[in-house]
This record gives sequence, C-alpha cells and structure tokens, in this order.
Amino acid sequence: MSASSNEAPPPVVPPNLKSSFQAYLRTPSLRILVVVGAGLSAASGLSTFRGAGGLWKSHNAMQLATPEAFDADPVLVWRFYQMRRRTALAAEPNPGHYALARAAEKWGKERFWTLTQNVDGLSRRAGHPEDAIWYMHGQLHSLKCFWSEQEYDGCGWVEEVHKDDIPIPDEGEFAREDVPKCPKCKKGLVRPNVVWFGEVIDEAMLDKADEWIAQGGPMLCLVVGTSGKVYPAAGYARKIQKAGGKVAVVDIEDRGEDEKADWSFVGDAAEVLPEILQPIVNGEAA
Ligand code: BV8
Repeated sequence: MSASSNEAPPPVVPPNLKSSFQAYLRTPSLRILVVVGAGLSAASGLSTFRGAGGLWKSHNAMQLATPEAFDADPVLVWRFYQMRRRTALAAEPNPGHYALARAAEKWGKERFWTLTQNVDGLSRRAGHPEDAIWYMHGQLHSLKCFWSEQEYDGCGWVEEVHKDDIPIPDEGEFAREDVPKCPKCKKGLVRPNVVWFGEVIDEAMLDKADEWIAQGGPMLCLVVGTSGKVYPAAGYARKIQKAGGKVAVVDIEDRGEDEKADWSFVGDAAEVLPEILQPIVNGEAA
C-alpha cells in the first residue's frame, strides 16, 4: 500500500469557511436539522430529479410522480419506479451518506435529525440510525395498496420489499392487467409507497418537525443536495432562520444565495460532508 493512499484526500473546502463552520459546531447544545435531496446520492450514480439525468424516456420525473399519472397509466409509472429501484439496489451508499449516519450516531436523534426527500434507501444501507432519519417522501422499497386517484390510500395494506422481486419489467411487453393487485383487498393495485406530488405528508411528523424548531436554542439547518423546489421540505431552512438558527448549504452548485446561507459549501456532498462533519464524527464537537 503506497504511502500516498494512506494520506487523507486533499481538502475540498476552503480552510477559512471550514474553520468558521466547525467553530459553530462546537456551540454548546447546538442542534442540527439536516434536509437532504437527490444530490446526496448523485455520487452513488443515481440521477437527480432536475439535473441532466432527471428525464426518463422523454418523460419528466415530476409528471410521473403523481397519483393521476399512476391512475392513467400504472404500467408506465411502475416502469419508472422499477428502473429507479434497480439502479438504487445496484448503487452503493457514498461517503456523504456515511458521514451523516456516523454524525447521527454520535449526537443522537434529538441533536442531529435528518429529513430526507430521497426514496433510494441509500441512507438506510449506510446504517443511518432509523430513529434519527425521517423518510419524508417514503421509500422505493416499500409497497402499498392504491384504489383510484380519489381513494389513493387504498385499503391500508403496506409491505417492505428489499429484493428486486416485483414482477414488473422496466422494458418489454406488460399489460395493465398484469400490474399486481393488492394481496389484502384484491381490489386495489400495488403501488410504490412514496409520497407523490399532491399527496399529503405525514401530519404527525410535520408537527414533530415544527416542535423540534420551536424548542429554540442554538440551531443549524444543513441543506444537502436539494434544489429547494419541493415543499414542505424546502421550507425548513427559512423556518430555522426565523427561529434564530443558522443555515449551511452543501451543493455542487452555489445555492448559498438562494438559501440566504451563513455557509455555502460548493462541491460534491460525498466529499464535502465527511470533511465538514469531522469534528462531530471524531468526537471533538460533542
Ligand atoms: C404536500 C417522491 C399537501 C416520489 C417526491 C407550497 C408552495 C408551493 C407548492 C407546494 C407547497 N406545498 C405543497 C406544494 C405542492 C408540492 C410541491 O412542492 N410542488 C413543487 C413542485 C412546487 N408538494 C407536495 O405535493 C407535497 N405534498 O405538501 O401535501 C399539499 C398538497 C398540494 C398542495 C398544497 C399542499 C409532496 C411532495 C413530495 C413529492 N414527491 N418524491 C419520487 O421520488 O419519485 S419529490 C421529488 O423531488 C424527490 O423526492 C426529490 O428528492 C425531490 C426534490 O428534488 P431534489 O431532491 O431537490 O432534487 P433536484 O434534482 O431538484 O436537485 C438536486 C440538487 O442536488 C441540485 O441543487 C443539484 O445542484 C444538487 N447536486 C447534484 N449533484 C450533487 C448535488 N449536490 C451535492 N453533491 C452532488 N454531487
């Protein structure tokens, strides 16, 4: 093993920005709310929603992630999700996922709580403590019953599936009547258990997030790899700022201005997060 491979990777963060941010991490009883988007998984090879890879077969992901789209063409929507399940299962968590997971382990769910918009399962596979992360938009690897656009919550059947065993090819011949029926009520269709546009988000968890912010005290919203276009996820940085907290943004684009950030780290989340969260992960900032 050559000496060079033992050396830490070259720093990606400007030293003065990093030292200012890491000084703030040492604020006694600081609490951090992390809001994660598709950019965290980009280094794992998963395309983002609005980036170059955001289109799929001339469809826009935003048009397919709705109950109306599923009601109109369940085969097309299932193909979109099967393709994403397959690529997610074939991908590996990256150092950004691990940095967030290790920091959550160190500080615990009360002081380091992650809200992820991602449904790819990579945070879970990085060992992110389950009680310290909220999968706001659901998970690709979970299924539920769907009746129709009006009653899309179906009969309540839900099942976790972590293997690629849903019999729906993302290419080739497949007819509407082949879309799996709900095994419980036999009436509804099986759909991905994700929150589509226009569908409500877990009210209890939304209240929990507002209570977390209302606790006050020193707070930081760490916004990682999201274009900040989807609500309510996009609203937390402002809420924390209004409550007297600070905001740090990690994005491959300079989104600091958009978020009126106190720190804007421009770079790959897979490289930036392990570097800036080092004081938490190695126990210096307890
Ligand atoms: C709801 C699951 C009640 C499925 C998704 C208030 C104002 C305006 C509109 C609304 C509002 N409140 C509610 C709405 C309506 C709607 C909404 O927000 N619409 C938007 C488009 C205007 N919200 C809802 O419907 C939500 N429900 O609020 O219910 C209600 C309902 C109707 C009306 C009022 C109230 C439900 C939203 C959930 C939708 N489901 N996903 C699936 O995944 O298939 S959202 C989808 O977009 C994904 O979850 C995705 O994560 C999310 C956000 O996208 P991003 O993650 O930000 O990804 P994007 O590609 O956009 O950006 C990537 C970023 O990463 C970029 O900044 C890029 O620069 C950066 N990047 C790239 N590479 C890297 C990187 N950064 C770091 N490192 C890298 N290597």
